[in-house]
Amino acid sequence: MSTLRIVLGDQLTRGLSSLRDYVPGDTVLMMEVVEEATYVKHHKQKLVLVLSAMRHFAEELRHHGFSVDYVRLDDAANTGSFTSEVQRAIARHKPSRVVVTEPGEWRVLEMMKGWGAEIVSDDRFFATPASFAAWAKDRKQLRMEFFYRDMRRLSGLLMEGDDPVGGYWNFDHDNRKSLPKDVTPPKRRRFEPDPVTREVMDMVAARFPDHFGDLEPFGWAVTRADALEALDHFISSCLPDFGDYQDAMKQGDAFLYHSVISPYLNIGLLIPREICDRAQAAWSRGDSPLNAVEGFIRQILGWREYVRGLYWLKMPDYAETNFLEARRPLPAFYWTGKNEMNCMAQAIGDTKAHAYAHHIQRLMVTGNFALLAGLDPKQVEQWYLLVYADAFEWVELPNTHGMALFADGGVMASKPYAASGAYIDRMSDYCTGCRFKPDVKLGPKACPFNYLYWDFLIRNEAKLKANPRMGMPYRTLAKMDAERKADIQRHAVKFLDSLG
Ligand code: FAD
Ligand code: DLZ
Ligand code: SF4
Repeated sequence: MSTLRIVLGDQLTRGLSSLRDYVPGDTVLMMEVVEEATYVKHHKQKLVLVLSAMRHFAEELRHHGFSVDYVRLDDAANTGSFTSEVQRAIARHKPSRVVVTEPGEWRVLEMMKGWGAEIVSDDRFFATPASFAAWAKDRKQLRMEFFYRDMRRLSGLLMEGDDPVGGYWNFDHDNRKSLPKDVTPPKRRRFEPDPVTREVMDMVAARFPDHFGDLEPFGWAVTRADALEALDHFISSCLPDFGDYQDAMKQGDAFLYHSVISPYLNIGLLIPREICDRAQAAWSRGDSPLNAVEGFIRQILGWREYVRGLYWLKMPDYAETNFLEARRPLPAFYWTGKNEMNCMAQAIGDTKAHAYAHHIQRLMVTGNFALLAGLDPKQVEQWYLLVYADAFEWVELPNTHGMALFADGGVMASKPYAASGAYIDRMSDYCTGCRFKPDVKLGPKACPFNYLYWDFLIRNEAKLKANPRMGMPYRTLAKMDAERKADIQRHAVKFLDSLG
Protein backbone atom coordinates (compact mmCIF):
# COMPACT_ATOMS: atom_id res chain seq x y z
CA MET A 1 0.00 0.00 0.00
CA SER A 2 1.71 3.19 -1.11
CA THR A 3 0.29 6.61 -1.87
CA LEU A 4 1.34 9.06 -4.58
CA ARG A 5 0.87 12.56 -3.14
CA ILE A 6 0.73 15.35 -5.70
CA VAL A 7 1.84 18.88 -4.81
CA LEU A 8 1.22 21.69 -7.34
CA GLY A 9 3.19 24.90 -7.70
CA ASP A 10 0.77 26.95 -5.58
CA GLN A 11 0.56 24.31 -2.84
CA LEU A 12 3.99 24.74 -1.25
CA THR A 13 2.91 24.20 2.37
CA ARG A 14 4.29 21.43 4.58
CA GLY A 15 0.95 21.05 6.36
CA LEU A 16 -0.91 20.67 3.01
CA SER A 17 -3.88 18.29 3.25
CA SER A 18 -2.47 15.92 0.60
CA LEU A 19 0.76 15.50 2.63
CA ARG A 20 -0.80 15.17 6.04
CA ASP A 21 -0.89 11.41 6.60
CA TYR A 22 2.36 10.69 4.70
CA VAL A 23 4.08 7.46 5.74
CA PRO A 24 7.45 6.05 4.60
CA GLY A 25 6.97 4.27 1.28
CA ASP A 26 4.75 7.07 -0.08
CA THR A 27 6.02 9.39 -2.81
CA VAL A 28 5.45 13.11 -3.27
CA LEU A 29 5.14 14.08 -6.93
CA MET A 30 6.05 17.58 -8.07
CA MET A 31 6.01 18.50 -11.76
CA GLU A 32 7.36 21.45 -13.68
CA VAL A 33 5.35 21.43 -16.91
CA VAL A 34 5.47 23.68 -19.93
CA GLU A 35 1.67 23.83 -20.19
CA GLU A 36 1.48 25.63 -16.83
CA ALA A 37 4.28 27.98 -17.84
CA THR A 38 2.55 28.95 -21.08
CA TYR A 39 -1.26 28.69 -20.72
CA VAL A 40 -0.79 32.42 -20.41
CA LYS A 41 2.61 34.06 -20.94
CA HIS A 42 3.28 34.71 -17.25
CA HIS A 43 5.58 37.55 -16.21
CA LYS A 44 9.16 36.24 -16.14
CA GLN A 45 9.46 36.95 -12.39
CA LYS A 46 6.29 34.94 -11.72
CA LEU A 47 7.80 31.95 -13.56
CA VAL A 48 11.00 32.24 -11.54
CA LEU A 49 9.09 32.66 -8.28
CA VAL A 50 6.92 29.57 -8.79
CA LEU A 51 9.61 27.28 -10.21
CA SER A 52 12.35 28.30 -7.77
CA ALA A 53 9.96 28.07 -4.80
CA MET A 54 8.93 24.58 -6.02
CA ARG A 55 12.58 23.46 -6.17
CA HIS A 56 13.30 24.87 -2.71
CA PHE A 57 10.16 23.28 -1.30
CA ALA A 58 11.12 19.86 -2.72
CA GLU A 59 14.48 20.15 -0.92
CA GLU A 60 12.73 21.17 2.30
CA LEU A 61 10.47 18.11 2.06
CA ARG A 62 13.46 15.81 1.42
CA HIS A 63 15.23 17.35 4.41
CA HIS A 64 12.22 16.41 6.54
CA GLY A 65 12.28 12.80 5.35
CA PHE A 66 9.77 12.87 2.49
CA SER A 67 10.56 10.93 -0.67
CA VAL A 68 10.07 13.38 -3.55
CA ASP A 69 9.84 12.56 -7.24
CA TYR A 70 10.56 15.93 -8.88
CA VAL A 71 10.13 16.32 -12.65
CA ARG A 72 12.09 19.30 -13.99
CA LEU A 73 11.05 21.36 -16.98
CA ASP A 74 14.24 20.40 -18.80
CA ASP A 75 14.03 16.63 -18.07
CA ALA A 76 14.26 14.89 -21.45
CA ALA A 77 11.24 12.64 -20.76
CA ASN A 78 8.99 15.47 -19.52
CA THR A 79 5.74 15.30 -21.50
CA GLY A 80 4.72 18.88 -20.65
CA SER A 81 1.30 18.60 -19.00
CA PHE A 82 -0.01 17.73 -15.53
CA THR A 83 -2.20 14.90 -16.79
CA SER A 84 0.46 13.09 -18.81
CA GLU A 85 3.04 13.56 -16.02
CA VAL A 86 0.65 12.08 -13.45
CA GLN A 87 0.12 9.11 -15.79
CA ARG A 88 3.88 8.65 -16.14
CA ALA A 89 4.35 8.85 -12.38
CA ILE A 90 1.60 6.27 -11.79
CA ALA A 91 3.41 3.94 -14.22
CA ARG A 92 6.70 4.53 -12.35
CA HIS A 93 5.44 4.10 -8.78
CA LYS A 94 2.35 1.91 -9.20
CA PRO A 95 0.68 3.48 -6.15
CA SER A 96 -2.41 1.97 -4.58
CA ARG A 97 -3.79 5.47 -4.02
CA VAL A 98 -3.27 8.96 -5.50
CA VAL A 99 -4.06 12.04 -3.39
CA VAL A 100 -4.12 15.69 -4.41
CA THR A 101 -5.33 18.88 -2.73
CA GLU A 102 -8.04 20.74 -4.65
CA PRO A 103 -6.52 23.31 -7.05
CA GLY A 104 -6.92 27.06 -7.36
CA GLU A 105 -8.35 27.04 -10.86
CA TRP A 106 -11.42 25.60 -12.54
CA ARG A 107 -9.22 24.69 -15.53
CA VAL A 108 -6.97 22.50 -13.35
CA LEU A 109 -9.90 20.95 -11.46
CA GLU A 110 -11.33 19.77 -14.77
CA MET A 111 -7.97 18.13 -15.61
CA MET A 112 -7.65 16.67 -12.13
CA LYS A 113 -10.93 14.80 -12.39
CA GLY A 114 -9.21 12.55 -14.94
CA TRP A 115 -6.26 11.61 -12.70
CA GLY A 116 -8.04 8.90 -10.72
CA ALA A 117 -7.02 10.79 -7.59
CA GLU A 118 -8.74 11.44 -4.30
CA ILE A 119 -9.19 15.24 -4.26
CA VAL A 120 -8.97 16.56 -0.71
CA SER A 121 -10.05 19.94 0.64
CA ASP A 122 -7.57 22.84 0.73
CA ASP A 123 -7.90 23.81 4.38
CA ARG A 124 -5.29 26.57 4.28
CA PHE A 125 -8.20 28.99 3.87
CA PHE A 126 -10.56 30.16 6.64
CA ALA A 127 -13.65 29.23 4.59
CA THR A 128 -14.40 26.33 2.25
CA PRO A 129 -16.29 26.62 -1.04
CA ALA A 130 -19.11 24.73 0.70
CA SER A 131 -19.25 27.06 3.72
CA PHE A 132 -19.27 30.08 1.39
CA ALA A 133 -22.10 28.53 -0.64
CA ALA A 134 -24.05 28.01 2.60
CA TRP A 135 -23.49 31.66 3.52
CA ALA A 136 -24.55 32.79 0.03
CA LYS A 137 -27.69 30.64 -0.09
CA ASP A 138 -30.93 32.67 -0.03
CA ARG A 139 -29.06 36.00 0.00
CA LYS A 140 -30.13 38.51 -2.64
CA GLN A 141 -26.79 40.29 -2.52
CA LEU A 142 -23.39 38.81 -1.74
CA ARG A 143 -21.74 41.79 -0.07
CA MET A 144 -18.23 41.29 1.28
CA GLU A 145 -18.86 43.39 4.40
CA PHE A 146 -21.45 40.94 5.81
CA PHE A 147 -19.37 37.90 4.91
CA TYR A 148 -16.41 39.54 6.65
CA ARG A 149 -18.38 40.08 9.86
CA ASP A 150 -19.26 36.38 9.93
CA MET A 151 -15.61 35.50 9.34
CA ARG A 152 -14.60 37.75 12.26
CA ARG A 153 -17.09 35.93 14.49
CA LEU A 154 -15.96 32.51 13.27
CA SER A 155 -12.23 33.19 13.51
CA GLY A 156 -12.42 35.22 16.72
CA LEU A 157 -10.01 37.76 15.19
CA LEU A 158 -10.34 41.28 16.66
CA MET A 159 -13.37 40.23 18.71
CA GLU A 160 -14.41 41.02 22.28
CA GLY A 161 -17.01 38.35 22.95
CA ASP A 162 -19.68 38.86 20.29
CA ASP A 163 -18.58 42.41 19.48
CA PRO A 164 -15.82 43.81 17.28
CA VAL A 165 -12.96 45.37 19.23
CA GLY A 166 -13.14 49.15 19.19
CA GLY A 167 -16.91 49.04 18.65
CA TYR A 168 -16.84 49.02 14.81
CA TRP A 169 -16.36 46.28 12.23
CA ASN A 170 -14.61 48.59 9.79
CA PHE A 171 -12.36 51.61 10.32
CA ASP A 172 -12.10 52.78 6.72
CA HIS A 173 -13.38 56.24 7.69
CA ASP A 174 -9.92 56.72 9.32
CA ASN A 175 -8.06 55.43 6.24
CA ARG A 176 -7.60 56.46 2.61
CA LYS A 177 -5.30 59.42 3.01
CA SER A 178 -2.98 60.62 0.28
CA LEU A 179 0.75 60.46 1.01
CA PRO A 180 2.17 63.76 2.32
CA LYS A 181 5.28 64.93 0.42
CA ASP A 182 7.53 64.64 3.50
CA VAL A 183 6.56 61.02 4.30
CA THR A 184 8.98 58.41 2.93
CA PRO A 185 7.89 54.76 3.12
CA PRO A 186 10.53 52.31 4.42
CA LYS A 187 12.79 50.46 1.99
CA ARG A 188 11.43 46.96 1.40
CA ARG A 189 13.09 43.64 2.18
CA ARG A 190 14.19 41.95 -1.06
CA PHE A 191 16.20 38.72 -1.39
CA GLU A 192 19.32 38.07 -3.48
CA PRO A 193 18.83 35.09 -5.83
CA ASP A 194 20.71 31.98 -4.62
CA PRO A 195 22.22 29.44 -7.08
CA VAL A 196 18.90 27.55 -7.38
CA THR A 197 17.05 30.75 -8.30
CA ARG A 198 19.88 31.80 -10.66
CA GLU A 199 19.58 28.49 -12.51
CA VAL A 200 15.82 29.00 -12.92
CA MET A 201 16.40 32.59 -14.05
CA ASP A 202 18.79 31.36 -16.77
CA MET A 203 16.23 28.79 -17.87
CA VAL A 204 13.41 31.36 -18.00
CA ALA A 205 15.61 33.79 -19.95
CA ALA A 206 16.45 31.05 -22.47
CA ARG A 207 13.04 29.37 -22.80
CA PHE A 208 10.55 32.19 -22.30
CA PRO A 209 12.24 35.34 -23.67
CA ASP A 210 9.00 36.67 -25.18
CA HIS A 211 7.06 36.57 -21.89
CA PHE A 212 6.01 39.88 -20.31
CA GLY A 213 8.11 41.80 -17.80
CA ASP A 214 11.63 42.35 -16.54
CA LEU A 215 13.47 39.29 -15.27
CA GLU A 216 15.93 41.31 -13.22
CA PRO A 217 16.35 42.53 -10.59
CA PHE A 218 14.61 39.54 -8.96
CA GLY A 219 14.10 40.08 -5.23
CA TRP A 220 11.20 37.78 -4.25
CA ALA A 221 11.51 35.31 -1.37
CA VAL A 222 11.40 31.72 -2.63
CA THR A 223 11.43 29.94 0.75
CA ARG A 224 9.09 30.05 3.72
CA ALA A 225 11.91 31.33 5.95
CA ASP A 226 12.48 34.36 3.71
CA ALA A 227 8.75 34.95 3.21
CA LEU A 228 8.38 35.03 7.02
CA GLU A 229 11.21 37.56 7.18
CA ALA A 230 9.41 39.76 4.63
CA LEU A 231 6.20 39.43 6.66
CA ASP A 232 7.92 40.35 9.93
CA HIS A 233 9.52 43.37 8.26
CA PHE A 234 6.11 44.51 7.04
CA ILE A 235 4.52 44.04 10.48
CA SER A 236 7.24 46.00 12.27
CA SER A 237 7.92 48.75 9.71
CA CYS A 238 4.83 49.26 7.53
CA LEU A 239 1.70 47.95 9.26
CA PRO A 240 1.32 50.98 11.57
CA ASP A 241 0.80 53.18 8.48
CA PHE A 242 -0.96 50.60 6.30
CA GLY A 243 -4.47 51.93 6.97
CA ASP A 244 -3.67 55.58 6.47
CA TYR A 245 -1.94 55.18 3.11
CA GLN A 246 -3.66 52.05 1.75
CA ASP A 247 -5.16 53.94 -1.20
CA ALA A 248 -2.24 56.31 -1.89
CA MET A 249 -0.09 56.14 -5.03
CA LYS A 250 3.35 57.60 -5.54
CA GLN A 251 5.55 57.85 -8.61
CA GLY A 252 8.65 55.65 -8.23
CA ASP A 253 7.34 53.70 -5.21
CA ALA A 254 5.32 50.62 -6.10
CA PHE A 255 5.06 49.26 -2.56
CA LEU A 256 4.41 52.20 -0.15
CA TYR A 257 3.08 50.63 3.08
CA HIS A 258 1.56 47.52 1.46
CA SER A 259 2.56 44.07 2.68
CA VAL A 260 3.69 42.71 -0.73
CA ILE A 261 2.99 39.18 0.52
CA SER A 262 0.24 38.09 -1.89
CA PRO A 263 2.61 35.96 -4.02
CA TYR A 264 3.81 34.14 -0.87
CA LEU A 265 0.28 33.61 0.38
CA ASN A 266 -0.98 32.41 -2.97
CA ILE A 267 1.75 29.79 -3.48
CA GLY A 268 1.57 28.56 0.11
CA LEU A 269 4.77 29.91 1.66
CA LEU A 270 2.62 31.81 4.16
CA ILE A 271 -0.73 30.84 5.67
CA PRO A 272 -3.58 33.35 6.12
CA ARG A 273 -4.19 32.49 9.78
CA GLU A 274 -0.58 33.07 10.84
CA ILE A 275 -0.50 36.43 9.07
CA CYS A 276 -3.71 37.62 10.75
CA ASP A 277 -2.48 36.35 14.14
CA ARG A 278 0.78 38.30 13.78
CA ALA A 279 -1.08 41.45 12.78
CA GLN A 280 -3.49 41.07 15.69
CA ALA A 281 -0.53 40.56 18.05
CA ALA A 282 1.01 43.83 16.80
CA TRP A 283 -2.20 45.61 17.80
CA SER A 284 -2.35 43.80 21.20
CA ARG A 285 1.23 44.90 21.94
CA GLY A 286 0.30 48.47 21.05
CA ASP A 287 2.69 48.51 18.06
CA SER A 288 0.01 49.19 15.43
CA PRO A 289 -3.25 51.15 15.62
CA LEU A 290 -6.59 49.42 15.19
CA ASN A 291 -7.50 51.19 11.93
CA ALA A 292 -4.35 49.72 10.32
CA VAL A 293 -4.68 46.22 11.77
CA GLU A 294 -8.41 45.91 11.11
CA GLY A 295 -7.93 47.20 7.55
CA PHE A 296 -5.14 44.71 6.90
CA ILE A 297 -6.93 41.71 8.44
CA ARG A 298 -10.06 42.62 6.44
CA GLN A 299 -8.10 42.23 3.20
CA ILE A 300 -7.11 38.67 4.08
CA LEU A 301 -9.98 37.40 6.23
CA GLY A 302 -12.59 39.32 4.24
CA TRP A 303 -11.69 40.09 0.63
CA ARG A 304 -9.38 37.16 -0.07
CA GLU A 305 -11.78 34.56 1.33
CA TYR A 306 -14.77 36.26 -0.27
CA VAL A 307 -13.31 36.25 -3.80
CA ARG A 308 -12.37 32.58 -3.47
CA GLY A 309 -15.88 31.70 -2.32
CA LEU A 310 -17.41 33.69 -5.15
CA TYR A 311 -15.12 32.08 -7.74
CA TRP A 312 -16.07 28.51 -6.82
CA LEU A 313 -19.73 29.42 -6.35
CA LYS A 314 -20.10 31.06 -9.75
CA MET A 315 -17.67 29.26 -12.05
CA PRO A 316 -17.60 28.34 -14.89
CA ASP A 317 -20.46 30.62 -16.08
CA TYR A 318 -19.07 33.63 -14.21
CA ALA A 319 -16.17 34.08 -16.64
CA GLU A 320 -18.55 34.23 -19.63
CA THR A 321 -20.67 37.23 -18.61
CA ASN A 322 -20.13 40.63 -20.23
CA PHE A 323 -22.82 42.82 -18.64
CA LEU A 324 -21.64 46.07 -20.22
CA GLU A 325 -21.03 44.40 -23.61
CA ALA A 326 -17.47 45.73 -23.67
CA ARG A 327 -15.69 44.64 -26.83
CA ARG A 328 -12.73 46.97 -27.46
CA PRO A 329 -9.40 45.13 -27.87
CA LEU A 330 -6.71 45.65 -25.22
CA PRO A 331 -4.48 48.51 -26.43
CA ALA A 332 -0.81 47.73 -27.11
CA PHE A 333 0.38 50.11 -24.38
CA TYR A 334 -0.80 47.65 -21.69
CA TRP A 335 2.24 45.62 -22.78
CA THR A 336 4.75 48.42 -23.26
CA GLY A 337 3.64 51.00 -20.66
CA LYS A 338 4.37 53.67 -23.27
CA ASN A 339 1.59 56.18 -22.77
CA GLU A 340 1.22 59.92 -22.34
CA MET A 341 -1.15 59.32 -19.42
CA ASN A 342 1.39 59.33 -16.63
CA CYS A 343 -0.73 57.30 -14.20
CA MET A 344 -1.06 54.48 -16.76
CA ALA A 345 2.65 54.63 -17.63
CA GLN A 346 3.55 54.42 -13.93
CA ALA A 347 1.16 51.59 -13.02
CA ILE A 348 2.18 49.51 -16.05
CA GLY A 349 5.86 50.40 -15.51
CA ASP A 350 5.69 49.16 -11.89
CA THR A 351 3.98 46.01 -13.12
CA LYS A 352 6.71 45.31 -15.69
CA ALA A 353 9.51 46.01 -13.23
CA HIS A 354 8.17 44.11 -10.21
CA ALA A 355 5.34 41.77 -11.35
CA TYR A 356 3.48 43.81 -8.73
CA ALA A 357 1.24 46.85 -8.46
CA HIS A 358 -0.85 47.59 -5.41
CA HIS A 359 -4.62 47.35 -5.25
CA ILE A 360 -5.47 50.95 -6.11
CA GLN A 361 -3.14 50.97 -9.12
CA ARG A 362 -4.84 47.78 -10.34
CA LEU A 363 -8.38 48.96 -9.60
CA MET A 364 -8.40 52.72 -10.09
CA VAL A 365 -5.77 53.18 -12.81
CA THR A 366 -5.43 50.23 -15.22
CA GLY A 367 -8.79 48.75 -14.14
CA ASN A 368 -10.62 52.06 -14.26
CA PHE A 369 -9.23 52.76 -17.72
CA ALA A 370 -10.31 49.32 -18.97
CA LEU A 371 -13.81 49.87 -17.55
CA LEU A 372 -14.26 53.38 -18.97
CA ALA A 373 -12.77 52.49 -22.36
CA GLY A 374 -14.98 49.40 -22.64
CA LEU A 375 -12.12 46.93 -23.06
CA ASP A 376 -13.02 43.29 -23.70
CA PRO A 377 -13.15 41.50 -20.28
CA LYS A 378 -11.48 38.32 -21.60
CA GLN A 379 -8.46 40.26 -22.87
CA VAL A 380 -8.21 42.36 -19.73
CA GLU A 381 -8.49 39.27 -17.53
CA GLN A 382 -5.76 37.50 -19.45
CA TRP A 383 -3.54 40.55 -18.92
CA TYR A 384 -4.13 40.56 -15.15
CA LEU A 385 -3.62 36.80 -14.96
CA LEU A 386 -0.18 36.93 -16.50
CA VAL A 387 1.38 40.21 -15.37
CA TYR A 388 1.26 39.75 -11.56
CA ALA A 389 3.34 37.36 -9.47
CA ASP A 390 0.29 36.74 -7.26
CA ALA A 391 -2.14 36.00 -10.11
CA PHE A 392 -4.03 32.72 -9.92
CA GLU A 393 -7.46 32.57 -11.48
CA TRP A 394 -9.46 32.04 -8.25
CA VAL A 395 -8.34 35.44 -6.99
CA GLU A 396 -7.61 37.29 -10.24
CA LEU A 397 -10.92 36.63 -11.98
CA PRO A 398 -13.43 37.99 -9.43
CA ASN A 399 -11.23 41.03 -8.85
CA THR A 400 -10.96 41.81 -12.55
CA HIS A 401 -14.26 40.58 -13.93
CA GLY A 402 -16.39 41.64 -10.97
CA MET A 403 -14.67 44.43 -9.11
CA ALA A 404 -12.77 46.30 -11.83
CA LEU A 405 -14.90 45.69 -14.95
CA PHE A 406 -18.42 45.21 -13.54
CA ALA A 407 -18.72 42.46 -16.17
CA ASP A 408 -20.82 40.38 -13.75
CA GLY A 409 -23.44 43.13 -13.59
CA GLY A 410 -23.05 43.69 -9.86
CA VAL A 411 -22.66 40.25 -8.28
CA MET A 412 -19.51 41.42 -6.53
CA ALA A 413 -19.55 45.22 -6.49
CA SER A 414 -22.66 47.26 -5.76
CA LYS A 415 -21.64 49.79 -8.45
CA PRO A 416 -18.89 50.18 -11.05
CA TYR A 417 -15.59 51.54 -9.68
CA ALA A 418 -15.60 54.33 -12.29
CA ALA A 419 -13.69 57.52 -11.53
CA SER A 420 -12.52 60.66 -13.27
CA GLY A 421 -9.03 62.20 -13.10
CA ALA A 422 -9.89 64.00 -9.83
CA TYR A 423 -9.67 60.72 -7.87
CA ILE A 424 -6.22 59.87 -9.24
CA ASP A 425 -5.06 63.43 -8.63
CA ARG A 426 -6.29 63.31 -5.02
CA MET A 427 -4.63 59.97 -4.23
CA SER A 428 -1.32 60.31 -6.12
CA ASP A 429 1.43 62.60 -7.37
CA TYR A 430 1.08 61.23 -10.91
CA CYS A 431 -0.74 64.24 -12.35
CA THR A 432 2.09 66.70 -11.71
CA GLY A 433 4.27 64.76 -14.18
CA CYS A 434 1.54 64.36 -16.80
CA ARG A 435 1.00 66.24 -20.04
CA PHE A 436 -2.76 66.18 -19.31
CA LYS A 437 -4.39 68.17 -16.52
CA PRO A 438 -6.84 66.54 -14.11
CA ASP A 439 -8.92 69.71 -13.69
CA VAL A 440 -9.34 70.29 -17.44
CA LYS A 441 -12.47 68.61 -18.75
CA LEU A 442 -12.30 69.10 -22.52
CA GLY A 443 -9.71 70.13 -25.11
CA PRO A 444 -6.17 68.93 -25.84
CA LYS A 445 -4.99 69.26 -22.22
CA ALA A 446 -8.01 67.51 -20.72
CA CYS A 447 -7.35 64.40 -18.66
CA PRO A 448 -8.81 61.52 -20.73
CA PHE A 449 -10.30 60.00 -17.57
CA ASN A 450 -12.59 63.07 -17.34
CA TYR A 451 -14.40 62.76 -20.66
CA LEU A 452 -14.14 58.94 -20.65
CA TYR A 453 -15.96 58.92 -17.29
CA TRP A 454 -18.96 60.86 -18.59
CA ASP A 455 -18.92 59.02 -21.91
CA PHE A 456 -19.03 55.74 -19.95
CA LEU A 457 -22.11 56.95 -18.05
CA ILE A 458 -23.81 58.11 -21.26
CA ARG A 459 -23.04 54.89 -23.14
CA ASN A 460 -24.23 52.65 -20.29
CA GLU A 461 -27.17 54.75 -19.10
CA ALA A 462 -29.77 52.08 -19.85
CA LYS A 463 -27.87 49.53 -17.79
CA LEU A 464 -26.69 51.66 -14.87
CA LYS A 465 -29.19 54.46 -14.30
CA ALA A 466 -31.52 52.38 -12.14
CA ASN A 467 -28.66 51.44 -9.78
CA PRO A 468 -29.41 53.38 -6.57
CA ARG A 469 -25.69 53.94 -5.97
CA MET A 470 -25.38 55.67 -9.35
CA GLY A 471 -28.07 58.23 -8.57
CA MET A 472 -25.75 61.17 -7.98
CA PRO A 473 -23.68 60.99 -11.20
CA TYR A 474 -26.80 60.40 -13.28
CA ARG A 475 -28.51 63.41 -11.70
CA THR A 476 -25.47 65.52 -12.65
CA LEU A 477 -25.55 64.06 -16.15
CA ALA A 478 -29.24 64.94 -16.47
CA LYS A 479 -28.36 68.59 -15.82
CA MET A 480 -25.75 68.64 -18.60
CA ASP A 481 -26.88 70.30 -21.83
CA ALA A 482 -27.00 68.30 -25.05
CA GLU A 483 -24.15 70.24 -26.63
CA ARG A 484 -21.75 69.46 -23.78
CA LYS A 485 -22.72 65.80 -23.85
CA ALA A 486 -22.06 65.68 -27.59
CA ASP A 487 -18.70 67.38 -27.05
CA ILE A 488 -17.76 64.81 -24.40
CA GLN A 489 -18.72 61.98 -26.72
CA ARG A 490 -16.73 63.51 -29.61
CA HIS A 491 -13.63 63.69 -27.38
CA ALA A 492 -14.14 60.13 -26.19
CA VAL A 493 -14.63 58.72 -29.69
CA LYS A 494 -11.53 60.50 -30.99
CA PHE A 495 -9.47 59.26 -28.05
CA LEU A 496 -10.77 55.69 -28.18
CA ASP A 497 -10.25 55.51 -31.96
CA SER A 498 -6.65 56.56 -31.42
CA LEU A 499 -6.06 53.44 -29.27
CA GLY A 500 -6.03 51.35 -32.45
P1 FAD B 1 -1.97 44.36 0.76
O1 FAD B 1 -2.59 45.61 0.31
O2 FAD B 1 -0.86 44.46 1.71
O3 FAD B 1 -3.13 43.44 1.36
C1 FAD B 1 -2.85 42.30 2.17
C2 FAD B 1 -3.35 41.03 1.54
O4 FAD B 1 -4.75 41.04 1.45
C3 FAD B 1 -2.85 40.75 0.14
O5 FAD B 1 -1.58 40.16 0.14
C4 FAD B 1 -3.92 39.82 -0.40
O6 FAD B 1 -3.64 38.49 -0.09
C5 FAD B 1 -5.17 40.26 0.35
N1 FAD B 1 -6.03 41.07 -0.50
C6 FAD B 1 -6.12 42.41 -0.53
N2 FAD B 1 -7.08 42.80 -1.39
C7 FAD B 1 -7.57 41.68 -1.94
C8 FAD B 1 -8.57 41.42 -2.91
N3 FAD B 1 -9.28 42.39 -3.48
N4 FAD B 1 -8.78 40.14 -3.25
C9 FAD B 1 -8.10 39.15 -2.68
N5 FAD B 1 -7.15 39.33 -1.75
C10 FAD B 1 -6.90 40.58 -1.39
N6 FAD B 1 -4.79 39.68 -5.64
C11 FAD B 1 -4.13 38.54 -5.79
O7 FAD B 1 -3.66 37.96 -4.80
N7 FAD B 1 -3.99 37.95 -7.02
C12 FAD B 1 -4.49 38.54 -8.15
O8 FAD B 1 -4.34 37.99 -9.25
C13 FAD B 1 -5.16 39.78 -8.02
N8 FAD B 1 -5.66 40.40 -9.10
C14 FAD B 1 -6.30 41.60 -8.96
C15 FAD B 1 -6.83 42.22 -10.09
C16 FAD B 1 -7.51 43.42 -9.97
C17 FAD B 1 -8.11 44.07 -11.19
C18 FAD B 1 -7.65 44.01 -8.71
C19 FAD B 1 -8.39 45.29 -8.55
C20 FAD B 1 -7.14 43.40 -7.58
C21 FAD B 1 -6.47 42.19 -7.68
N9 FAD B 1 -5.94 41.54 -6.55
C22 FAD B 1 -5.29 40.34 -6.72
C23 FAD B 1 -6.17 42.05 -5.20
C24 FAD B 1 -5.07 42.98 -4.67
O9 FAD B 1 -4.83 44.01 -5.59
C25 FAD B 1 -3.79 42.24 -4.33
O10 FAD B 1 -4.07 41.15 -3.48
C26 FAD B 1 -2.81 43.15 -3.60
O11 FAD B 1 -2.52 44.27 -4.39
C27 FAD B 1 -1.55 42.39 -3.28
O12 FAD B 1 -0.58 43.23 -2.74
P2 FAD B 1 -0.18 43.19 -1.21
O13 FAD B 1 0.22 41.81 -0.83
O14 FAD B 1 0.84 44.26 -1.00
O15 FAD B 1 -1.54 43.53 -0.53
C1 DLZ C 1 1.84 29.05 -12.30
C2 DLZ C 1 2.55 27.75 -12.42
C3 DLZ C 1 3.64 27.61 -13.28
C4 DLZ C 1 4.15 28.75 -14.07
N1 DLZ C 1 4.27 26.44 -13.42
C5 DLZ C 1 3.88 25.37 -12.68
C6 DLZ C 1 4.51 24.12 -12.82
O1 DLZ C 1 5.40 23.92 -13.61
N2 DLZ C 1 4.07 23.11 -12.02
C7 DLZ C 1 3.09 23.26 -11.12
O2 DLZ C 1 2.77 22.33 -10.38
N3 DLZ C 1 2.44 24.42 -11.02
C8 DLZ C 1 2.81 25.47 -11.77
N4 DLZ C 1 2.15 26.65 -11.68
C9 DLZ C 1 1.00 26.73 -10.80
C10 DLZ C 1 -0.19 26.04 -11.44
O3 DLZ C 1 -0.51 26.69 -12.65
C11 DLZ C 1 -1.32 26.09 -10.41
O4 DLZ C 1 -1.28 24.94 -9.66
C12 DLZ C 1 -2.60 26.32 -11.02
O5 DLZ C 1 -2.64 27.68 -11.35
C13 DLZ C 1 -3.78 25.91 -10.19
O6 DLZ C 1 -3.96 26.72 -9.11
FE1 SF4 D 1 -3.67 60.25 -15.19
FE2 SF4 D 1 -5.22 62.29 -15.93
FE3 SF4 D 1 -3.56 62.57 -13.89
FE4 SF4 D 1 -2.59 62.38 -16.35
S1 SF4 D 1 -3.88 64.01 -15.55
S2 SF4 D 1 -1.83 61.31 -14.53
S3 SF4 D 1 -4.02 60.95 -17.28
S4 SF4 D 1 -5.30 61.19 -13.99
